[in-house]
Amino acid sequence: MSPANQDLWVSERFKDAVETRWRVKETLYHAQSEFQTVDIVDTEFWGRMLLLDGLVMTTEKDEHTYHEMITHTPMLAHPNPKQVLVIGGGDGGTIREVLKHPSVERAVLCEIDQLVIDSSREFLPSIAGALDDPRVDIQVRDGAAYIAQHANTFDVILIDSTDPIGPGARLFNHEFYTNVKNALSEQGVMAAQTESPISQPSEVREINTLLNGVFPVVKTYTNMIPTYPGNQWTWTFCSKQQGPFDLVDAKRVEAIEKTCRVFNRHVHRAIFALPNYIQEMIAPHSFLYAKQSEPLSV
Ligand code: SPD
Repeated sequence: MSPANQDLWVSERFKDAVETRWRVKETLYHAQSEFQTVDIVDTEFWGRMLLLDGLVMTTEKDEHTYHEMITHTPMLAHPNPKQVLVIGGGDGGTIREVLKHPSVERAVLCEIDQLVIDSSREFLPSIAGALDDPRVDIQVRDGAAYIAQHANTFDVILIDSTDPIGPGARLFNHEFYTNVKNALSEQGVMAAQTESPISQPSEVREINTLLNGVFPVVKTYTNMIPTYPGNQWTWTFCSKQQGPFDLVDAKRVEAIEKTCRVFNRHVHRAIFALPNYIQEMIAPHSFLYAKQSEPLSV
């Protein structure tokens, strides 16, 4: 992040090739935690913005897309999600969306960095406010260690991580996702943020290969996050048995869409319609077969 106080701009540099800048009205918070730098700035266009190690995590204006996408598809794929785990996500936005589902009895937030939780509570109340709900159990711990100790516990697990660098790197490997699978109940499902097909195509491909090596069902979906590098983002749904729509209850979808800014029954389906270049990126062998064999329906 550039020194926002001096020139009133904050920027994120990507691969030393692209730099995106946003005008800052005010720097609200800056700290160095044990794990990363934590900044919250008030920007002219996107409202308040949380950055970790200089990378944009969320903004008041576009956070809804990210948090609704990572949450509602997996939550609706489970017939009765009661026990939910969010790994990362210390800003609280994913927990806020999880708690919209009335079946939830306990939502565990496992975030490694107390400062992310504290600063979000203070400066991002519209995102972090749900952390005070009595159903929320906050564990300030390493998510990789936590998941290894909780076999067969959760109906839904959401991996709301940073990028696969810094503290988030330990959440992108075979052992971690094997432990996630083991931590799921029988009909359990999980979703993870899985990077940008525009700016990080090799990461998208590698994570997809990793997930396919662990879960029987792996489905990638996309939407736009304008403040992330590449703008187009992916999340990946995984389960041991059901697909994202196999057990969906239309009444639950109807109730959830009323509470959302982005998610609705049509978006729910449309996000799984992958452009050819993403299909090719994540399934180069099946892509050609699918193109030739699936009937056209318009
Ligand atoms: N490049 C940014 C990826 C950040 C993903 N996590 C965002 C956390 C929002 N709750």
